Amino acid sequence: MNGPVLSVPVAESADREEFRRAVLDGLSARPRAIPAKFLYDARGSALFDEICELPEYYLTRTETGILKRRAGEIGRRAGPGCALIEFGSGSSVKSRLLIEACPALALYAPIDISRQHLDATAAGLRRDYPGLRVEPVCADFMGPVPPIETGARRLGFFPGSTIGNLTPGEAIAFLRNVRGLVGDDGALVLGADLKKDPQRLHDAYNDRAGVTAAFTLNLLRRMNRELLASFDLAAFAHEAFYDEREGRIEIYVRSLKPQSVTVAGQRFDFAADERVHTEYSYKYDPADLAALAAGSGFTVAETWTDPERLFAVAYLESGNRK
Ligand code: AVJ
Repeated sequence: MNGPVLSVPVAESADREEFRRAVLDGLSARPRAIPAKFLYDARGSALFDEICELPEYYLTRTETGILKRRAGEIGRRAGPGCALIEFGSGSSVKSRLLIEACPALALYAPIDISRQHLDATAAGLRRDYPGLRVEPVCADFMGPVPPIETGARRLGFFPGSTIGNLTPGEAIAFLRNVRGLVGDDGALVLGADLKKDPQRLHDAYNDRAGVTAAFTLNLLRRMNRELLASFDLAAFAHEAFYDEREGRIEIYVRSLKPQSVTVAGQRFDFAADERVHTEYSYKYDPADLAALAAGSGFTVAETWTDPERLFAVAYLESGNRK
Protein backbone atom coordinates (compact mmCIF):
# COMPACT_ATOMS: atom_id res chain seq x y z
CA MET A 1 0.00 0.00 0.00
CA ASN A 2 1.12 3.52 -0.77
CA GLY A 3 0.32 5.00 2.58
CA PRO A 4 1.02 8.56 3.68
CA VAL A 5 4.53 7.51 4.75
CA LEU A 6 5.65 7.45 1.13
CA SER A 7 3.30 9.84 -0.63
CA VAL A 8 3.67 12.87 1.65
CA PRO A 9 7.44 13.41 1.31
CA VAL A 10 7.28 12.72 -2.43
CA ALA A 11 4.51 15.31 -2.88
CA GLU A 12 6.46 17.74 -0.70
CA SER A 13 9.67 17.52 -2.70
CA ALA A 14 7.71 17.95 -5.96
CA ASP A 15 6.10 21.10 -4.49
CA ARG A 16 9.51 22.36 -3.36
CA GLU A 17 10.96 21.81 -6.83
CA GLU A 18 8.03 23.64 -8.46
CA PHE A 19 8.54 26.57 -6.07
CA ARG A 20 12.32 26.64 -6.74
CA ARG A 21 11.76 26.66 -10.53
CA ALA A 22 9.12 29.40 -10.35
CA VAL A 23 11.27 31.60 -8.08
CA LEU A 24 14.47 31.24 -10.13
CA ASP A 25 12.52 31.92 -13.35
CA GLY A 26 10.61 34.82 -11.78
CA LEU A 27 13.70 36.55 -10.39
CA SER A 28 15.57 36.12 -13.69
CA ALA A 29 12.70 37.62 -15.74
CA ARG A 30 12.19 41.38 -16.34
CA PRO A 31 10.00 42.67 -14.83
CA ARG A 32 10.51 40.29 -11.91
CA ALA A 33 7.40 38.38 -10.83
CA ILE A 34 6.50 35.33 -8.73
CA PRO A 35 3.05 33.70 -9.16
CA ALA A 36 0.57 34.57 -6.40
CA LYS A 37 -0.24 30.95 -5.55
CA PHE A 38 3.12 30.64 -3.77
CA LEU A 39 1.96 33.13 -1.13
CA TYR A 40 -0.09 30.33 0.45
CA ASP A 41 2.22 28.18 2.52
CA ALA A 42 0.93 27.34 6.03
CA ARG A 43 1.95 30.74 7.44
CA GLY A 44 0.68 32.60 4.35
CA SER A 45 -2.69 30.86 4.59
CA ALA A 46 -2.96 31.77 8.29
CA LEU A 47 -2.08 35.41 7.47
CA PHE A 48 -4.70 35.45 4.71
CA ASP A 49 -7.30 34.23 7.22
CA GLU A 50 -6.27 37.21 9.39
CA ILE A 51 -6.63 39.57 6.40
CA CYS A 52 -10.23 38.38 6.00
CA GLU A 53 -10.99 39.68 9.52
CA LEU A 54 -9.42 43.15 9.04
CA PRO A 55 -11.71 46.19 9.26
CA GLU A 56 -10.37 47.48 5.90
CA TYR A 57 -10.81 44.15 4.09
CA TYR A 58 -14.54 44.24 3.36
CA LEU A 59 -14.45 41.46 0.71
CA THR A 60 -14.94 38.30 2.77
CA ARG A 61 -17.64 39.52 5.11
CA THR A 62 -19.51 41.24 2.28
CA GLU A 63 -19.51 38.14 0.08
CA THR A 64 -20.55 35.92 2.99
CA GLY A 65 -23.45 38.31 3.67
CA ILE A 66 -24.59 38.12 0.02
CA LEU A 67 -24.36 34.31 0.02
CA LYS A 68 -26.34 34.12 3.27
CA ARG A 69 -29.12 36.27 1.83
CA ARG A 70 -29.14 34.52 -1.56
CA ALA A 71 -28.40 30.88 -0.66
CA GLY A 72 -32.07 29.93 -1.01
CA GLU A 73 -32.28 31.47 -4.50
CA ILE A 74 -29.05 29.78 -5.54
CA GLY A 75 -30.36 26.43 -4.31
CA ARG A 76 -33.61 26.89 -6.27
CA ARG A 77 -31.75 27.82 -9.45
CA ALA A 78 -29.40 24.87 -9.12
CA GLY A 79 -32.30 22.48 -8.54
CA PRO A 80 -32.33 19.22 -6.58
CA GLY A 81 -29.60 16.59 -6.80
CA CYS A 82 -26.74 18.59 -8.30
CA ALA A 83 -23.02 18.10 -7.71
CA LEU A 84 -21.22 21.06 -6.15
CA ILE A 85 -17.62 21.55 -7.35
CA GLU A 86 -15.54 24.18 -5.58
CA PHE A 87 -12.37 25.63 -7.15
CA GLY A 88 -9.65 26.38 -4.57
CA SER A 89 -11.69 25.41 -1.52
CA GLY A 90 -10.92 28.26 0.85
CA SER A 91 -13.11 29.15 3.79
CA SER A 92 -15.50 26.28 4.50
CA VAL A 93 -17.99 28.84 5.89
CA LYS A 94 -19.03 29.77 2.34
CA SER A 95 -19.09 26.15 1.09
CA ARG A 96 -21.37 25.20 3.97
CA LEU A 97 -23.85 27.92 3.00
CA LEU A 98 -24.23 26.36 -0.45
CA ILE A 99 -24.11 22.76 0.81
CA GLU A 100 -27.03 23.55 3.10
CA ALA A 101 -28.93 25.47 0.41
CA CYS A 102 -28.67 22.88 -2.39
CA PRO A 103 -31.45 20.31 -1.95
CA ALA A 104 -30.41 16.61 -2.05
CA LEU A 105 -26.83 17.43 -3.05
CA ALA A 106 -25.38 14.44 -4.96
CA LEU A 107 -21.75 15.26 -4.21
CA TYR A 108 -19.41 17.95 -2.94
CA ALA A 109 -16.01 18.02 -4.69
CA PRO A 110 -13.51 20.59 -3.37
CA ILE A 111 -10.49 21.10 -5.66
CA ASP A 112 -7.36 22.43 -3.96
CA ILE A 113 -3.57 22.26 -4.36
CA SER A 114 -3.05 21.60 -0.65
CA ARG A 115 -3.57 17.95 0.29
CA GLN A 116 -3.48 18.91 3.97
CA HIS A 117 -6.12 21.58 3.52
CA LEU A 118 -8.33 19.16 1.55
CA ASP A 119 -8.09 16.38 4.13
CA ALA A 120 -9.03 18.75 6.96
CA THR A 121 -11.94 20.21 4.97
CA ALA A 122 -13.25 16.77 3.98
CA ALA A 123 -13.03 15.42 7.53
CA GLY A 124 -14.97 18.39 8.95
CA LEU A 125 -17.70 18.14 6.32
CA ARG A 126 -18.09 14.36 6.64
CA ARG A 127 -18.48 14.79 10.38
CA ASP A 128 -21.09 17.54 10.08
CA TYR A 129 -22.99 16.14 7.05
CA PRO A 130 -22.89 12.34 7.48
CA GLY A 131 -25.09 11.72 4.40
CA LEU A 132 -23.00 13.87 2.05
CA ARG A 133 -20.64 12.34 -0.51
CA VAL A 134 -17.41 14.38 -0.21
CA GLU A 135 -14.80 13.76 -2.93
CA PRO A 136 -11.75 16.00 -2.58
CA VAL A 137 -9.61 16.49 -5.69
CA CYS A 138 -5.95 17.42 -5.20
CA ALA A 139 -5.10 19.58 -8.22
CA ASP A 140 -4.15 23.08 -9.36
CA PHE A 141 -7.49 24.34 -10.65
CA MET A 142 -5.66 26.39 -13.31
CA GLY A 143 -4.46 23.19 -14.96
CA PRO A 144 -6.22 20.01 -16.10
CA VAL A 145 -8.48 18.61 -13.38
CA PRO A 146 -8.96 14.82 -13.20
CA PRO A 147 -12.50 13.76 -14.19
CA ILE A 148 -15.13 13.93 -11.46
CA GLU A 149 -17.39 10.87 -11.76
CA THR A 150 -21.03 11.87 -11.44
CA GLY A 151 -24.17 11.76 -13.53
CA ALA A 152 -25.55 14.74 -11.63
CA ARG A 153 -25.87 18.25 -13.00
CA ARG A 154 -22.82 20.27 -12.01
CA LEU A 155 -22.72 23.54 -10.12
CA GLY A 156 -19.27 25.17 -9.91
CA PHE A 157 -18.37 27.52 -7.05
CA PHE A 158 -15.49 30.02 -7.33
CA PRO A 159 -15.88 32.47 -4.45
CA GLY A 160 -13.64 34.97 -2.70
CA SER A 161 -12.67 37.11 -5.70
CA THR A 162 -9.93 34.57 -6.41
CA ILE A 163 -10.68 35.36 -10.06
CA GLY A 164 -9.13 38.76 -9.30
CA ASN A 165 -5.66 37.19 -9.14
CA LEU A 166 -5.99 36.20 -12.81
CA THR A 167 -5.27 38.50 -15.77
CA PRO A 168 -8.24 38.88 -18.15
CA GLY A 169 -6.70 36.31 -20.51
CA GLU A 170 -6.12 33.83 -17.69
CA ALA A 171 -9.64 34.45 -16.35
CA ILE A 172 -11.18 33.58 -19.74
CA ALA A 173 -9.00 30.47 -20.07
CA PHE A 174 -9.96 29.36 -16.57
CA LEU A 175 -13.70 29.96 -17.10
CA ARG A 176 -13.61 28.04 -20.42
CA ASN A 177 -12.11 25.16 -18.48
CA VAL A 178 -14.88 25.41 -15.89
CA ARG A 179 -17.48 25.61 -18.67
CA GLY A 180 -16.12 22.33 -20.05
CA LEU A 181 -16.14 20.74 -16.61
CA VAL A 182 -19.74 21.70 -15.72
CA GLY A 183 -21.05 20.83 -19.18
CA ASP A 184 -23.98 22.09 -21.27
CA ASP A 185 -26.49 22.10 -18.41
CA GLY A 186 -24.13 23.34 -15.71
CA ALA A 187 -23.65 26.63 -13.90
CA LEU A 188 -21.08 28.56 -11.88
CA VAL A 189 -21.47 30.75 -8.79
CA LEU A 190 -18.70 33.35 -9.10
CA GLY A 191 -17.64 35.91 -6.49
CA ALA A 192 -15.93 39.08 -7.77
CA ASP A 193 -14.88 42.32 -6.10
CA LEU A 194 -16.40 45.42 -7.71
CA LYS A 195 -14.76 48.61 -8.95
CA LYS A 196 -15.28 51.39 -6.43
CA ASP A 197 -13.75 54.43 -4.73
CA PRO A 198 -9.96 54.00 -5.24
CA GLN A 199 -9.23 55.04 -1.64
CA ARG A 200 -11.45 52.25 -0.33
CA LEU A 201 -9.62 49.76 -2.55
CA HIS A 202 -6.23 51.13 -1.56
CA ASP A 203 -7.02 50.81 2.14
CA ALA A 204 -8.15 47.17 1.75
CA TYR A 205 -4.60 46.27 0.63
CA ASN A 206 -2.74 48.67 2.96
CA ASP A 207 -4.23 47.87 6.36
CA ARG A 208 -3.13 49.78 9.44
CA ALA A 209 -2.18 46.67 11.36
CA GLY A 210 0.28 45.64 8.64
CA VAL A 211 -1.13 42.15 8.14
CA THR A 212 -1.20 42.49 4.34
CA ALA A 213 2.45 43.62 4.41
CA ALA A 214 3.33 40.55 6.51
CA PHE A 215 1.41 38.37 4.01
CA THR A 216 3.41 39.74 1.06
CA LEU A 217 6.77 39.64 2.84
CA ASN A 218 6.06 36.06 3.96
CA LEU A 219 7.00 35.09 0.40
CA LEU A 220 10.60 36.14 1.22
CA ARG A 221 10.45 34.22 4.47
CA ARG A 222 9.24 31.13 2.58
CA MET A 223 12.16 31.48 0.13
CA ASN A 224 14.58 31.79 3.07
CA ARG A 225 13.23 28.61 4.64
CA GLU A 226 12.51 26.42 1.63
CA LEU A 227 15.16 27.63 -0.83
CA LEU A 228 17.91 28.59 1.64
CA ALA A 229 17.60 32.21 0.49
CA SER A 230 19.20 35.16 2.30
CA PHE A 231 16.48 37.86 2.15
CA ASP A 232 16.72 40.46 4.93
CA LEU A 233 13.02 41.07 5.59
CA ALA A 234 13.74 44.53 7.02
CA ALA A 235 15.34 45.60 3.72
CA PHE A 236 12.18 45.01 1.63
CA ALA A 237 8.69 46.49 1.80
CA HIS A 238 5.14 45.60 0.74
CA GLU A 239 3.73 47.92 -1.92
CA ALA A 240 0.11 47.91 -3.10
CA PHE A 241 -1.78 50.50 -5.18
CA TYR A 242 -4.87 50.73 -7.36
CA ASP A 243 -4.35 51.32 -11.09
CA GLU A 244 -7.71 52.78 -12.09
CA ARG A 245 -7.03 52.48 -15.84
CA GLU A 246 -6.30 48.77 -15.58
CA GLY A 247 -8.96 48.26 -12.91
CA ARG A 248 -6.61 46.34 -10.67
CA ILE A 249 -4.66 46.43 -7.44
CA GLU A 250 -0.97 45.68 -8.08
CA ILE A 251 1.15 44.23 -5.29
CA TYR A 252 4.95 44.10 -5.12
CA VAL A 253 7.87 43.46 -2.83
CA ARG A 254 10.13 46.53 -3.08
CA SER A 255 13.86 46.57 -2.32
CA LEU A 256 14.63 49.44 0.07
CA LYS A 257 18.30 49.66 -0.95
CA PRO A 258 20.83 48.22 -3.42
CA GLN A 259 21.53 44.67 -2.23
CA SER A 260 22.29 41.16 -3.39
CA VAL A 261 20.55 38.03 -2.24
CA THR A 262 21.31 34.33 -2.67
CA VAL A 263 18.44 32.02 -3.62
CA ALA A 264 19.01 28.28 -4.08
CA GLY A 265 22.70 28.95 -4.65
CA GLN A 266 22.18 31.71 -7.22
CA ARG A 267 22.93 35.39 -6.71
CA PHE A 268 20.38 38.10 -7.53
CA ASP A 269 21.14 41.83 -7.41
CA PHE A 270 18.46 44.36 -6.51
CA ALA A 271 18.70 48.09 -7.22
CA ALA A 272 17.15 50.50 -4.72
CA ASP A 273 13.37 50.58 -5.35
CA GLU A 274 13.49 47.57 -7.65
CA ARG A 275 10.30 45.51 -7.37
CA VAL A 276 9.16 41.91 -7.60
CA HIS A 277 5.51 41.58 -8.63
CA THR A 278 3.53 39.19 -6.43
CA GLU A 279 -0.18 39.76 -7.15
CA TYR A 280 -2.86 41.40 -9.23
CA SER A 281 -6.29 41.82 -7.77
CA TYR A 282 -8.62 42.72 -10.64
CA LYS A 283 -11.83 44.58 -9.90
CA TYR A 284 -14.93 44.14 -12.01
CA ASP A 285 -18.10 45.97 -12.91
CA PRO A 286 -21.26 44.26 -14.22
CA ALA A 287 -20.25 44.90 -17.86
CA ASP A 288 -16.82 43.31 -17.24
CA LEU A 289 -18.54 40.25 -15.76
CA ALA A 290 -20.90 39.95 -18.72
CA ALA A 291 -17.95 40.15 -21.13
CA LEU A 292 -16.05 37.53 -19.13
CA ALA A 293 -19.06 35.22 -19.19
CA ALA A 294 -19.66 35.74 -22.92
CA GLY A 295 -16.00 35.05 -23.70
CA SER A 296 -16.13 31.71 -21.94
CA GLY A 297 -19.46 30.21 -23.03
CA PHE A 298 -21.53 31.32 -20.04
CA THR A 299 -24.34 33.85 -19.67
CA VAL A 300 -25.00 35.86 -16.53
CA ALA A 301 -28.37 34.66 -15.25
CA GLU A 302 -28.27 36.80 -12.11
CA THR A 303 -25.97 39.17 -10.23
CA TRP A 304 -26.42 39.78 -6.53
CA THR A 305 -24.67 42.51 -4.60
CA ASP A 306 -24.72 44.23 -1.19
CA PRO A 307 -26.41 47.58 -0.40
CA GLU A 308 -23.08 49.44 -0.80
CA ARG A 309 -22.34 47.63 -4.10
CA LEU A 310 -18.93 46.56 -2.88
CA PHE A 311 -18.96 42.95 -4.07
CA ALA A 312 -20.85 40.81 -6.59
CA VAL A 313 -21.93 37.18 -6.65
CA ALA A 314 -22.91 36.16 -10.18
CA TYR A 315 -24.82 33.06 -11.27
CA LEU A 316 -23.45 32.02 -14.67
CA GLU A 317 -25.24 29.42 -16.77
CA SER A 318 -23.80 27.38 -19.61
CA GLY A 319 -24.82 28.76 -23.00
CA ASN A 320 -26.42 25.60 -24.40
CA ARG A 321 -28.76 24.98 -21.49
CA LYS A 322 -31.88 23.17 -22.64
C1 AVJ B 1 -7.46 35.84 -2.31
C2 AVJ B 1 -6.96 36.90 -4.37
C3 AVJ B 1 -9.04 37.32 -3.29
O1 AVJ B 1 -6.99 39.79 -4.08
O2 AVJ B 1 -8.14 40.36 -2.34
C4 AVJ B 1 -5.66 40.01 -0.16
C5 AVJ B 1 -5.60 38.16 -1.98
N1 AVJ B 1 -3.83 39.77 -1.24
N2 AVJ B 1 -4.79 40.90 0.30
C6 AVJ B 1 -7.41 39.57 -2.94
C7 AVJ B 1 -5.06 39.30 -1.14
C8 AVJ B 1 -3.66 40.76 -0.34
C9 AVJ B 1 -7.05 38.24 -2.26
N3 AVJ B 1 -7.59 37.08 -3.05
